[in-house]
Amino acid sequence: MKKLNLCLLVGGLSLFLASCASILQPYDAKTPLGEQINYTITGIDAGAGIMTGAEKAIDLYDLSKDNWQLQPSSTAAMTSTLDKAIKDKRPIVVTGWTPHWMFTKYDLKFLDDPKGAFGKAENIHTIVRKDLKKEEPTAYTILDRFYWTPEEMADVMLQVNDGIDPEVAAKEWLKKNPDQLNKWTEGLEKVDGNSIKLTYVAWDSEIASTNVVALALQKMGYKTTIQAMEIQPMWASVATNAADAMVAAWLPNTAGIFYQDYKDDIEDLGVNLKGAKLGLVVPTYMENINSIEDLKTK
Ligand code: PBE
Repeated sequence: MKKLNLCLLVGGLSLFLASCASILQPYDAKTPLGEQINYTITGIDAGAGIMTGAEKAIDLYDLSKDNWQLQPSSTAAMTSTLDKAIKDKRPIVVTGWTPHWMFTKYDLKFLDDPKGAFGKAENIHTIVRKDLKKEEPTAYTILDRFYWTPEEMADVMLQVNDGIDPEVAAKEWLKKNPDQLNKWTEGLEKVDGNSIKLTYVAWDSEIASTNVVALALQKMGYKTTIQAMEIQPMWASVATNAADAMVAAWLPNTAGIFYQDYKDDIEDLGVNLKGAKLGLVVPTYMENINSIEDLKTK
């Protein structure tokens, strides 16, 4: 009797140690992935559209039967967990997207999403309040013309990630890209200190775009303020005329629900960045994990 108890204790302890240790081991292609990471996808803030996509993926790919779960955190916590995992070549699955500096800094890949949990093509749109065209035609035209590439946005994002103040990074980018600034402002009449307020969510991508647009407006004589907020209030601020514009609308999927709610009270000026993408992302050293389907224990 005594012996049996001791065995159970030792057995239990070693199992506990083994499961603890496995979380800190490098990626092992021969062991089911779920077992290695406690069936956990590392997410970001609960309100983000990408979290809805990830929940949809768990559902569509039947991952809940293995008890896969989405761990909410924040973008900063997610990227720091990712950074640590990559340093030790450990397995990890995160909610990831481009444009983002994580794809420049690390070797990452999107998992194929044949069932379209994250939708198909995604772009970023500029949204303005309804009377802006009539009341501030110069600002309206700059916002309407504002368009850049994921690479251009990444230039600014990387600087900010390196610790440079976003406004300084935006200023330097505009200095290095006078053609873009010229395209957005050419032929327009300058104003004399009129105010424009832009709202945004403090995602790295939108910190970059909002600062660049604010400076472009300043070049044409505007006094600009930018204000960071949560996603729903950002949409509401433009719909209720509390803000003039935002350049942070990921559509048609990520912010689709907000677009539906507010479409009658805003003006959509269309795409300012083409070719955004969201999904589940892993480091490339996880060679045999290439599709969301591969998360399933076979
Ligand atoms: N993001 C960045 C946002 C859109 C831009 C992917 C964190 C989201 O998921 O709502």
